Amino acid sequence: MEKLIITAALTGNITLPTQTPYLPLTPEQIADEAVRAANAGAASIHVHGRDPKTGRPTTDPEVYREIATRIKERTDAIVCITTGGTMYMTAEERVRVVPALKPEVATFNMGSINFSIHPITERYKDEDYKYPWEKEFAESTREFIFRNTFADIEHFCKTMQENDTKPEHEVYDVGHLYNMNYYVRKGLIRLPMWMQFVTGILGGIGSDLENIMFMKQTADRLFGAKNFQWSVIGCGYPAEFNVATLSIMMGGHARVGFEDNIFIEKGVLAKSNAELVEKVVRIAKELGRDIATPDEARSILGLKGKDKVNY
Ligand code: KMH
Ligand code: ZN
Repeated sequence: MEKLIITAALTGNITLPTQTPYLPLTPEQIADEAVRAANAGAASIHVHGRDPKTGRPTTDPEVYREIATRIKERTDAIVCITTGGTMYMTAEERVRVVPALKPEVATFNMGSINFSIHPITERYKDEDYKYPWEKEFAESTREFIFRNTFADIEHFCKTMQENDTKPEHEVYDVGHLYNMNYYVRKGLIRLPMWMQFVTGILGGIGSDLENIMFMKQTADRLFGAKNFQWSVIGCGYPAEFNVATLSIMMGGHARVGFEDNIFIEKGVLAKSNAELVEKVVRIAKELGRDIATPDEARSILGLKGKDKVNY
């Protein structure tokens, strides 16, 4: 088995500041969390930007530039920039960060799904929210279709290839593997691939362990096991650690972080993303799996290197 690549997804675009006081919001806080997570064993940092004043998700490339620059100055970790965007953006707007920063890795979402966090609003009273935008933001996802049409996918393929950015293919359901297969056959998606099975989003596949096994078997059948590296994102607690443990045993990689889960134990908030990384490191050590450094992860994934980015 390859060494384990741990990704830390520090803040995301679906976790509300009201849910945890430890969510990093400003570029400085996000970079501080990146350093902690990297020191704990994360080889890759998945970056979303937030408006520093309101904590609301943003895709302003300049916010991303500041975050990525601060992380680059202080760690060797790979920076994987989101192209998931926010619900008000077109595919063109979401991917504009790739030509702007030319990152080593960027996310590439492999199909359209309903994507909702509206059940969060059942947990809070109006006066509980930390910021005025949060309730309406969560509530509006009842109507949200996370749009990744075939035309969008073709635009993402082209943009990532032009900028030598490795796609991190996010797979929210088995059908997304067949979307990928279509573009592998057409030569628009190149092998070897880097993919993540995302479970537990309301609108996508659930976190049952059988689903991970089925997605891995399907990917093996379509692409051949040697033609991809894979990781898992289990949304919520304990899904994050359950699917990570299975992946560690099966030779896959793992992502943790406040974007996906805010708990270190049942009902106990993690105080830093680093605590979540440390827990996965402990599980991996118990199971005899070594942890990849950033440079080892670069070599496993075939990345262009930290010196070839535009920030
Ligand atoms: N929020 C995660 C479920 C992206 O940023 O493009 C998936 C994600 C996708 O991280
Ligand atoms: Zn993300």
